[in-house]
Amino acid sequence: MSSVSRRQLLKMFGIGTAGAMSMPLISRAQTSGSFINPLQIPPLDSGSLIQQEGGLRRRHFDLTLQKGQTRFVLDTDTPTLGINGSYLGPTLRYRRGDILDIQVHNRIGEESVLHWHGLHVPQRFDGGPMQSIADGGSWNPVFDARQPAATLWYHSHAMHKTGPQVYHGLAGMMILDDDVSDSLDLPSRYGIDDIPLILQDRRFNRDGSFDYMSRYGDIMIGQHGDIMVINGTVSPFFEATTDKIRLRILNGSNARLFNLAFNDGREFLQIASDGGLLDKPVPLRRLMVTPGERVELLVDVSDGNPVILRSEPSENHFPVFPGAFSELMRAMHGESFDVMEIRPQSGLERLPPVPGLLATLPAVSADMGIRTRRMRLNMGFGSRSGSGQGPGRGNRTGQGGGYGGGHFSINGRVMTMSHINERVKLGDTEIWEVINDTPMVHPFHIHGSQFRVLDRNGVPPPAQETGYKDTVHLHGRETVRVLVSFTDFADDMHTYMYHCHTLEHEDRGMMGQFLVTENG
Ligand SMILES: [Cu+2]
Repeated sequence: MSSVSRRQLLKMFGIGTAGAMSMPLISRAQTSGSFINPLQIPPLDSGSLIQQEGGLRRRHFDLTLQKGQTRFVLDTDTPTLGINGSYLGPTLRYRRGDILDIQVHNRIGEESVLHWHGLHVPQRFDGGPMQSIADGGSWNPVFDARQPAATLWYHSHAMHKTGPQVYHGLAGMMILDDDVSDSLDLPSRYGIDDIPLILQDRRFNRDGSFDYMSRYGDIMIGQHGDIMVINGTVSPFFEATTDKIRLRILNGSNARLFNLAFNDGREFLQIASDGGLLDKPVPLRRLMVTPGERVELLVDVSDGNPVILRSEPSENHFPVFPGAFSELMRAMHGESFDVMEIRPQSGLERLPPVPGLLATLPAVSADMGIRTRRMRLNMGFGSRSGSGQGPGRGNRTGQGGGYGGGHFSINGRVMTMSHINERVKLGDTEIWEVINDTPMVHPFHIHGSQFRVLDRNGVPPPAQETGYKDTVHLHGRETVRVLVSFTDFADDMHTYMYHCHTLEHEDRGMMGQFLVTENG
């Protein structure tokens, strides 16, 4: 793990060596223009492949959740969590049709579990909180890959502990290939022209440890950091050797949204969303990616000029009202900061032109939904926003009153393991109408299926939201309708989750669970 020295860090942030080591705002931290660490690429793990009769391929993966020490920014080590390593995990690569046989061992000293985010898998192998693995225990999900090529990911989904466990490193990327993705001339050499980017923001204590949940705003707006960490690398640069590169971007932050753009305003192409390839490349200059979402971008660097990927201020959807919540949220939307620098090398290899057509996506319309299920996202207000069953009905949790002072829910209910929120009939296609009853952004994630966005506030989605999605963001007071089908897997006992992917909201109850059964 490469790192910058304490002296370099202080210089980067313009902080004198005297006095307290207080960390600056991300906007200050990242405008210094110093990109000093080569981008780390997570190790690729394609499992051990066993060819079986009938051409079946079985891939065995061995994943150990473990404690570690990771050197990010100081001459001190940060206590972290990782999968087969000290921080984050390997990129798991496999093909459609493969049978995945994954041994997950938990050695982190508390319960945990891995959720396969975006994967269409049976409930009991989904890795929700129900599949909790005790410390020292193991879990062996086995499922087949029956969905299109996509950039997916895996992360801790431990009940009430997803936020801290992911923050400390329990996450990794997955790359699923298929015949369609193989047939297209897209950059696909891992780490060379096909680059995984796990974007995370972190805040550090003076002793080098991660600072988690130490401030008032951390619960209500979710844990934000002031230092960007990309694949575990602070201030990274990437040396491009090809005239275009594919970026597989995962927003692996707990709560921070990114409004991605290049510093020279250059156009880029989005070729995939959460669940796979779009029907054709979408030219963009800016793209919002909220926690849990993935996008694949193609960037042309044939001009040979270094270019900086950054996050720009986003359109300020947040209302002005008195108090810290509004000020914090509005300030957050106004931040801009650098993510990494791409440095084209001399003698760039020329890659084939970008295909004009990518995947065939079935047309969708609201007529295809046999019913509408409403999901209202709520945050508690005032001193009675406690841990009860609805706004105003609980007591204070001790986490403070006021806006979002400790109560997060969906349809007025805080998630509990013992309550099944929804029951769905196998094979049904439904409209889920997600209504954001709060003033702040929430990324809404449904387990087990990929969905399609029908409309946002009654308006058909922009091109970049027309593909397969498993996580969709809602700005304050927005309503998004998605069309979701529940195919293949029925189970009377085991549920799938749906929740806000701001992990501090999820951990505090903005989550529910649903059964998919033969009879609904
Ligand atoms: Cu949320």
